[in-house]
Amino acid sequence: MNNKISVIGVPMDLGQMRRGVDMGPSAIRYAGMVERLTQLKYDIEDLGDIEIPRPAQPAGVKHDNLRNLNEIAEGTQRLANEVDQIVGKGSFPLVLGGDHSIAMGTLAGLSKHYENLGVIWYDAHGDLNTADSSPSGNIHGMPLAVSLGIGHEKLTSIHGEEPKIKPENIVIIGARSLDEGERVLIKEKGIKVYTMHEVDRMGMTQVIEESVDYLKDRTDGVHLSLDLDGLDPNEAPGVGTPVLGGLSYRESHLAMEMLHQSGMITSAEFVEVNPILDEKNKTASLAVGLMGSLFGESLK
Ligand code: 4U7
Ligand code: MN
Ligand code: MN
Ligand code: MN
Repeated sequence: MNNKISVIGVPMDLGQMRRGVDMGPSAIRYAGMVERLTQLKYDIEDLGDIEIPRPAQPAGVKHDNLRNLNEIAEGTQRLANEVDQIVGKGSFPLVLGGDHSIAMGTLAGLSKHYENLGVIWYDAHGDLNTADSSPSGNIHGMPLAVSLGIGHEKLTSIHGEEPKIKPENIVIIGARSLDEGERVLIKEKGIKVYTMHEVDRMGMTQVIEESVDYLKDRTDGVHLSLDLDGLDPNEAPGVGTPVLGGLSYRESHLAMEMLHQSGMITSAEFVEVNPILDEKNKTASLAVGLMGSLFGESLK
């Protein structure tokens, strides 16, 4: 794994309705991220936070069922520029959210450097909605579709017109809340999904082994996009869209450890931590623990 890590915070809360997720980057830093990764002998630089535009009043205005469209497009474009530069100088981008709409910017920035970027989407949700299929109009439920080039032109054209990823390079893990339009897209595009049903039946070991095998030959880099609501809300209470029956603490550490051993992860983001909804920074601390495992902390 790359020895140099560049951290970038994205205090974005415009992709959904619960206030507080913009404080995610501070909460994760406060939970000791830099110290944890420095102990693992990484050379880590913290670039601070991206500036996110505040919406003109009244806040939350929807354009074609897309709440805060313009501000989100602008903020994620800024993130795309940063991520592009970080990869360009040979460092590992570690992005802290913020709501999951920021993944549009991360993936757009990364896409300039990879022909076949792989994505592991660790999440209770598919985030494959469009303005037409979305029950909420919240853009944090759309970033994976947008990155495939499906969605509003203002979003699909962030940091370049072309699609940022290909459907066959995606693996979704932990899904247990998929909307009708998302299911149709998953079938139509042949996206690989390990729902909680498969995780329960196969176990996380096999899920990760298969995912690594699947992505290994077809990709030239793999981004981990980890939404903390992929974990069970008992482990990760500080999230805005909790869904019961999620991935456990141990399963998630195992997944991170195995991904570290695979050596294939080239960038990562940890999103949707909402300290206002959290219990004593439990969810941010969990995120930092998972980073530890992803970056090679071991038990012996
Ligand atoms: B997250 C939802 F309807 N699918 O689109 C939607 F269930 O980034 C939730 O994964 C989206 O947290 C959750 O609003 C987005 C809803
Ligand atoms: Mn989610
Ligand atoms: Mn998500
Ligand atoms: Mn969420």
